[in-house]
Amino acid sequence: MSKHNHKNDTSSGTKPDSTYLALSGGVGGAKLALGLSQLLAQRLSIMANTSDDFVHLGLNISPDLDTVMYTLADLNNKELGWGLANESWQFMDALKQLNQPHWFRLGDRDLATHITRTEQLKQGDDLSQVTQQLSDALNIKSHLFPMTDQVVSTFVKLEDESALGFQEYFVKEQCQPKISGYFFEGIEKTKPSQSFYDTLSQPSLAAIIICPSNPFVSVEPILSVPHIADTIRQHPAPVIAVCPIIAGQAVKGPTAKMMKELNMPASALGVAEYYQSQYGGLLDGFVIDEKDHHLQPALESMGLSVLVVNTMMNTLQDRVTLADHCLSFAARWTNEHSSS
Ligand code: FO1
Repeated sequence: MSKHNHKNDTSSGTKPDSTYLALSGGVGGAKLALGLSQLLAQRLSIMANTSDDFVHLGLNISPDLDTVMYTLADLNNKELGWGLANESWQFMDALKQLNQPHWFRLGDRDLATHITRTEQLKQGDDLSQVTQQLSDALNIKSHLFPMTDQVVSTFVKLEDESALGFQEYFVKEQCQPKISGYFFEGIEKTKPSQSFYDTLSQPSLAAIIICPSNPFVSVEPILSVPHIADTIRQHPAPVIAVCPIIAGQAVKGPTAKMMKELNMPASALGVAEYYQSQYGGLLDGFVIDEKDHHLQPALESMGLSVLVVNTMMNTLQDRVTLADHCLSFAARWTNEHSSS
């Protein structure tokens, strides 16, 4: 184990005052973020991807921030995986009648979030401030913040070298086009949000957990904000990623399809190799599903500590259990230090 810091752990493995940072995209990430939030409340900070954000019908939409926010507030739409529960769609029906674009569905209740965000941004607040205000209004105890306050937009590159905006690819085209790459327009001009530095400077920070989100279009934008990957790598807290691929398949979304199209093995091994090669050995620990237990030796030979558990998060209990496993796993670095 390469990173060592805290002493005096409790028997459950975590110190009562330890704090944690989770990096999250949308649906898969939000599930683990919820489990962590149930265990940690104010001791958890969540930095969400914002490069899926776009302006649609004049509204500033932040899908991943909203998915995490609604999930933590237990207001999320469990059937759709995005948006709010108990939603109605009269706005969309009226929009259709006016022959306006209706491929991206904004529910009537969800509209309140986008209108509030758009208005507050117009009045001069930054995205971090708006996110804090929305989270407070929804009584979210954990600290949710965007990776950056500047605008950045994901595009996928198609085989003919043309570029397609992420939501057009994901929602309008249902991830059908074959991709040859992707890029984050404007990323080089961004800087990490202040909350990132505040979280990393807490002496109590015990682990950084990369949630099981799409490594390429959810986690990579976060790690591509200048200084974020370097700052995390240099921090003494262990970095643990939960693999979004189980037995060669993504639980939801295009991760496995993208990996094949980008000529990577669609497996836990492919995900770990990607994180380690792209970010100079960023990970200390890697959490894989029981179905992939046979990959443990190969992952260990890459220098990773590996935890094999159930990573399918169907129920709230699954989310809390996986979160608990991740925290105990992170405490191994501490415990090794205390006993050595
Ligand atoms: N995903 C869809 O598949 N179809 C939609 O119409 C849709 C609308 C939508 C509205 C607000 C919002 O916050 C998210 C929405 N999403 C929709 C989800 C979102 O596009 C993706 O899940 C993420 O960008 C990928 O993480």
